[in-house]
Amino acid sequence: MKDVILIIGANGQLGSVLTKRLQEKYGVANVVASDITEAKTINGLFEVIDATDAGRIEYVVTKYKITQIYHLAAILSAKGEANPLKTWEINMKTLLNVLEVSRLNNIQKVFYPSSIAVFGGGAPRINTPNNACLDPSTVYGISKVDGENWAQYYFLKYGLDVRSIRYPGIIGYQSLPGGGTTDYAVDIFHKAVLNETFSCFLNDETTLPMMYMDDAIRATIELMDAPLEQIKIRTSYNIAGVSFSPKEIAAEILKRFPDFKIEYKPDFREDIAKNWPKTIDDSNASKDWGWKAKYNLSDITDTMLNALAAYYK
Ligand code: AKB
Repeated sequence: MKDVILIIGANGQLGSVLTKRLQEKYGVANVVASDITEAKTINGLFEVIDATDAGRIEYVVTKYKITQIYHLAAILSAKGEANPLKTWEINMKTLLNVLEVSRLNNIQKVFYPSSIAVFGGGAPRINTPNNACLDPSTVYGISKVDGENWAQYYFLKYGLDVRSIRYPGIIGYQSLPGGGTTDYAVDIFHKAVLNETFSCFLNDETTLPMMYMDDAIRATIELMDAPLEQIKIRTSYNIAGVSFSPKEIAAEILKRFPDFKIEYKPDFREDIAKNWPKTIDDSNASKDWGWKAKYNLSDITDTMLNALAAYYK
């Protein structure tokens, strides 16, 4: 049977880039992008889906004979704190709808993104292991912990092949993040190229795990392509890219843009970040399906500044 892919949340930071990559891999005619609003940058098949409506998901699944679903829609850590109950409702309802529609329609594989936000004060902050204590401080983090457990439940109870990664902050030039605590690490490059002072909402020394977009996309595809028997963790896999603080990324930018200016105005996002890991132990992902990141901070800085300079020219 041929693979036909549905992406839910395709207008988002990761979704818009992942959709293009999946179109290259499976063919434009076999990838259906969807989001709650009309297509922004997507060319190809597109359906408006409000994923809190299971009937609408099922309609699209049936219409296109979908075999795999990538469910990316969620309200992220910082934005989620403005309305915790709504965030909970949206993040959990959309996931449960996807899992249930998948079970009832014999979907072969489901991808569910988790996050470093599952960790909280009880986990070691250096080399945080896959099986560390999960005591998140944000409603987004709580929804991801529960989402991971639901993913595992559907695998164990119904044999639904749900696979998941705990993403760090993702850095790419193609799209903008929205509502996360790691968003500063994308915004800083835009401000540098535009010659504007960057006001950072974290402290200068707050180190967080991050990853370049190409690595994040490759991790997703490698996980989804791995043979079934290699997937040993059915909650979610830690993956590591690169870890740095605002001071360190600013220093890299300054090497290339000596006039770059940064000021520090930490807000509530600093409280979120200081409960998250600084570095991640991704040895399970390496061992089980061969994960290894390629981009370091210097590579990311070069690529981001070059791409954005060309974009704003
Ligand atoms: C966020 O900052 O909320 C996200 C994430 C780490 O999941 N980028």
